[in-house]
Amino acid sequence: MAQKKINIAVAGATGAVGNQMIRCLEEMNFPANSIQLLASSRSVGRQLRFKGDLVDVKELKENSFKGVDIALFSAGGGTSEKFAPFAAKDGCVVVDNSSAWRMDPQVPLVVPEVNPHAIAQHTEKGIIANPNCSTIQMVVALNPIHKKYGIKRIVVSTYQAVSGTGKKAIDELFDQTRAIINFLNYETSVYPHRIAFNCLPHIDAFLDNGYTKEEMKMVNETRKIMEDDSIGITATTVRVPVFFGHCESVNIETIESVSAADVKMLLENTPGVRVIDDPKKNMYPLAIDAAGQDLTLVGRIRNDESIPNGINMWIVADNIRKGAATNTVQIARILTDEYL
Ligand code: NAP
Ligand code: 3JN
Repeated sequence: MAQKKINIAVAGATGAVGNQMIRCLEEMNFPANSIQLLASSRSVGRQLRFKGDLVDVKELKENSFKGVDIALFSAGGGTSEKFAPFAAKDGCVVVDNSSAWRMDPQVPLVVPEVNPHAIAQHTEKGIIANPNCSTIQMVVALNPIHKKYGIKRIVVSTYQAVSGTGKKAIDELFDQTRAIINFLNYETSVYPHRIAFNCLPHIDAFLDNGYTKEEMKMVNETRKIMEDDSIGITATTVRVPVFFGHCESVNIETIESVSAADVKMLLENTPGVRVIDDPKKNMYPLAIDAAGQDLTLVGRIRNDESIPNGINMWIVADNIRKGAATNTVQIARILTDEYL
């Protein structure tokens, strides 16, 4: 059968995630018939490269989606909230990277390694949500353990790269680092405190319960994707002076008895996961190893000796690729191959 050809749009094409989406469409040889690159009015006049051709960036408008089959959105929650319904009305399926639609019961929240079947629900609103980057890498590693042994509780602390905040934050870490090592004054504008040579236990806005929105995204999204509201989850999310690659220290308590060796063997046979775990040779996942590739790296797998069924591990992935762009393009590919 001839390969379907898809008219695709990228909304937020000039951003850190949008740019990586374009690269992923190229790398994954996505069957694109045409591509629309959309951003704010500020970017009109710019051109971006797709498969060797220069493509004009156009302003995102309500009528941008006529004749478009799939639109990949990464232009912020407010933009998705406003424009995704216009796209859906024109028969285009939106795969949205923002938090705007993630917890909507009529919108599937998808990690292809975990719940690809949920994509079928796209017909309800014409929107599929891509989870938060910190959630994605955690569920890729934890879902097989949950399926086999049952997870009762998750305690996670994250170490998140500045690229998660976008292109201005990447520039801020670079500029502050250069200023400080040259004994110059530096500016702080993206984060409330200096990020260079520092760690900030604060990602997204604080809520009344004392947690941040990022922390509660991890709690709520994990339960939705793993289809189990009974899992106890608590998160602390921390911004660290790393450019690319989110790291997570994860402690789980299982229902069935499990050992570190069992978990290691299971994860060694899990698609999308690479186990790097040889501490005697100083081998464990690093942000710099995760950056630029699509696997979720897991190491430091060990028994939690403080409880009967506890396991500790360290989970690392490229937040802009598997945490955002790659996951979105993988969803778009399944949508194309199985539903359109
Ligand atoms: P970024 O580098 O700041 O880029 C923002 C993009 O959105 C730019 O292309 C910008 O266009 C566009 N944009 C902003 N306001 C717009 C408007 N009113 N109309 C049309 N386009 C508009 O940010 P980023 O890191 O790529 O992140 C973008 C969004 O993706 C985030 O807000 C978030 O919702 C989502 N995201 C998700 C994850 C995840 O965990 N899955 C991770 C990171 C980001 P201009 O260049 O013209 O301003
Ligand atoms: O900070 C990170 O590392 C991930 C950031 C994600 C993000 C940034 C701005 C707005 C999101 C998200 O995906 O949850 C949003 C948002 O859409 O709420």
